[in-house]
Amino acid sequence: MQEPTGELLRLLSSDPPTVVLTGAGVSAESGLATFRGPGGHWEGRDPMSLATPEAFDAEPMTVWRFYDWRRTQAASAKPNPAHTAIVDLEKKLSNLTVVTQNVDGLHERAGTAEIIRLHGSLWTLRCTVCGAEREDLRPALHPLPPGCGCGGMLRPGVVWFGEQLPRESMGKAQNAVRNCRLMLVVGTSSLVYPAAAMPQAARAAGAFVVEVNPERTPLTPMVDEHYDGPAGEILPGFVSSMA
Ligand code: BJW
Ligand code: ZN
Repeated sequence: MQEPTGELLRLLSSDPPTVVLTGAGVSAESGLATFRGPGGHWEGRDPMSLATPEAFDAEPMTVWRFYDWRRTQAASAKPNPAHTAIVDLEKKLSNLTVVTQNVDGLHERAGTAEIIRLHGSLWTLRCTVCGAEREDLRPALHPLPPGCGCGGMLRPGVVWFGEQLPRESMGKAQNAVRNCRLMLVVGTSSLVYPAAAMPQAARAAGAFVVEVNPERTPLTPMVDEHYDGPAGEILPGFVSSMA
């Protein structure tokens, strides 16, 4: 466990408006593969080639089988100490907003009270014809592809490349980003926009930006502090420093 030092330690004790922006690395210690790390491929396919509307149009069954696998993996995974530490931070700070790119639902299962989901959820299905949305928590869906009452095909309620992010989530996230004094950027490669632009926007608005990642990313040179290690080891140290 690495305790924070210097400015971060001082800031945490001053109860700053805080945004925690998370990516797939937060769930890595729960056994879920990241997108761009080892183990991310499914049946030899790069997940990035499947997370597009074009792939779904061309091969809906293949894309659905991929998401069925993702749902099954996520359902059997458990929140890890990184998710729990974020819940603890939410309890200790009076104004903390969790903004996630993750679709696995592990923040929610850990107990995060309020979450802004930028890229949707594995557990929401949306009709490609009438647009109706519904929650479905079954890990494996039968039959595939699932159908809507209107006769249309359902699709995963996630945001694919080239698609707009949910307007309400974006609005809430941008508001929190503009108004925070501390941003923790945890477990994201900072390659996918518009999420990747949020830390820079926060910093431009005067926030102290901290990155937690065992690897360097394009964001690393721009942050105030980089904590080099797994989120499940670093974040509990942030919590314990506030005891
Ligand atoms: C650990 C760890 C441990 C490991 N502890 N860390 C501006 C410039 C250029 C391009 C664009 C732009 N604006 C928009 C675009 C286009 C595009 C984009 O960003 N392209 C880039 C790739 C260049 N963006 C979009 O299309 C977005 N839509 C949009 O902007 O609409 C308007 C528009 C459209 C078209 C043109 C212009 C504007 C939509 C993006 C949707 C992303 N969707 C996905 C799939 C979601 C569904 C699913 O899950 O299947 O979201 S892609 C995938 O990437 C997923 C993730 O949420 C997202 C980010 O990945 P993440 O979380 O960062 O994971 P990894 O694997 O990349 O990184 C993991 C990190 O964890 C690594 O750094 C590890 O080191 C670290 N780690 N273990 C801490 N234990
Ligand atoms: Zn329908």
